[in-house]
Amino acid sequence: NAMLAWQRTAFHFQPQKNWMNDPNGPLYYKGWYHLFYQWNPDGAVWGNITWGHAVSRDLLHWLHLPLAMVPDHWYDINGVWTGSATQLPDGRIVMLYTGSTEDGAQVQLLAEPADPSDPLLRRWAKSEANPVLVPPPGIGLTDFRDPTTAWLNPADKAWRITIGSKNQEHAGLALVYRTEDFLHYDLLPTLLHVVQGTGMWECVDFYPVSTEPAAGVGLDTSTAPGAGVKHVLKTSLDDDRNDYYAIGTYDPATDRWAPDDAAIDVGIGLRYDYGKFYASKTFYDPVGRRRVLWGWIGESDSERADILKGWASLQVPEDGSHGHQDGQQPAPMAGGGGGEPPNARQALRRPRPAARLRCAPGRRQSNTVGHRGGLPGAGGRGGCRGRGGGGGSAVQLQRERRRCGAGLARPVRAARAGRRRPVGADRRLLLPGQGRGRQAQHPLLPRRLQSSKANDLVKAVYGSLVPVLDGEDLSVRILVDHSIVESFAQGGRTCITSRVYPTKAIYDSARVFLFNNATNVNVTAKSIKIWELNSAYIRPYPDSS
Ligand code: DQQ
Repeated sequence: NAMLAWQRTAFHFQPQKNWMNDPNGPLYYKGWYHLFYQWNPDGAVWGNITWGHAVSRDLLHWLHLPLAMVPDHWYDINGVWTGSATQLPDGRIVMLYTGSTEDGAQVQLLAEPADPSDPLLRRWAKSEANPVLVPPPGIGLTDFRDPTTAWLNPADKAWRITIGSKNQEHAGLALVYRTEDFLHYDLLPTLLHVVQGTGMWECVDFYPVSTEPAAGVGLDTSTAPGAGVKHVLKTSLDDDRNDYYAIGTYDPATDRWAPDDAAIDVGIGLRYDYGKFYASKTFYDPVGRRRVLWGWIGESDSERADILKGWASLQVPEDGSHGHQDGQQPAPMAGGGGGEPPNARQALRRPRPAARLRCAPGRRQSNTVGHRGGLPGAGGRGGCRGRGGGGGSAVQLQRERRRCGAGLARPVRAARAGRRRPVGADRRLLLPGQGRGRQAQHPLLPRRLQSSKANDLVKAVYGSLVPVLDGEDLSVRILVDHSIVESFAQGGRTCITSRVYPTKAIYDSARVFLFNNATNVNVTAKSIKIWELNSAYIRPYPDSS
């Protein structure tokens, strides 16, 4: 029906149909960005997992390709699970991934492009040596999955990979293996890291970030630690289905990593996103000299609705390069002294360059939203219909922090019902400005309680704090694309992704509004801009049958 059809997004990556989960093996090769992903060819729920595959020139427009890998050996017959790509200095690509065996055990597998001269890397050859790794003693047969991209250890010039697991005391941990040829591996006696009480670590990611304020670039995975380089460790916690990260120091001599601030260690501290976002994975983009972060955005409607609409899940790429915030005073490393609070966060995620989809100059009517008043913005329906149905909207709001009174500004997407208060309104974003001192903590709270008239949805309230450092303006950017709303505060220092399934605020009824629910003051922003966005081209493979 029309309501379910409207929920398909216009500029997020989606397969043509069926279930998708984790992003797999992202890489750049011969002019193309490759995305592989967990995909069920048989339905809109998890199962029969294969590797879907698509390519793009710009991470915005996509061409679907034939499946890259399917379960066809004893070692992956229960699923071709998550993995990562490594590009070797000689240009070779090795893909390491997890297979669920005929007995349901988890093993690590190696595949390489069958025809490296094909820029589209359409055919993959599984290694004769598979499985290249089986669960080591002390590790559960079903607690051993999702190998990372390999990095070169500068001390002995051999490769390292890490694989997430847990121990019998329910501590999450990351095993480290050393290899020279990707066929033979030695388990190192020490763990990369372990955190009590965090349970199974899925989809571990480990990569360097620059701490140089002016660098503005991401780092290749094998960049050696040293001055100006820190390492991020990320785990996806199976227990609570969120992606946690911490910034710390990697010691190549011991192959251990330690967080800069143990109070905000992996799994107990910061998250990439405080809404719906899981199983993410980064890769180094040598063209953009940036680190790109892919994340799986699941549904929060019912399984029944997914089956009815025939698909489930989106992927979103972000720029995840920055260990500090671009163009602004560098937030010191956590715990790094300088008098800053220990949890001064780094902006690791930044909104995608949706700018290329803008189809009209940013519009704004007024910067002041009166007490209990609203400021109607542009349509969220996508005014540019050149590509068969509009895209979404982007909203950017900037306020000088000093002027943050007790006001609330709430951009929401709502039905055009001719009423002052929206009916069937979507998510809200609350920005109470009550900060004082060097680092104000601004709550970021998109609310879904009123996001839909439907009752078989998860409508939990998401929320987090936005640290705003002295001298910074408060800025929020919101991307709306049909059933997804992404909020980025302070250039990505705090992010919240949420899914919405309105029953009324769809098609021409979708709008963006800013609301001021302050007790008694006007809210004046330095600037409020609203763009309508076009759709991306996401095309089928020409002879897919
Ligand atoms: N999804 C994959 C696993 C991974 C999990 C299976 C995370 O490899 O641990 O589809 O969502």
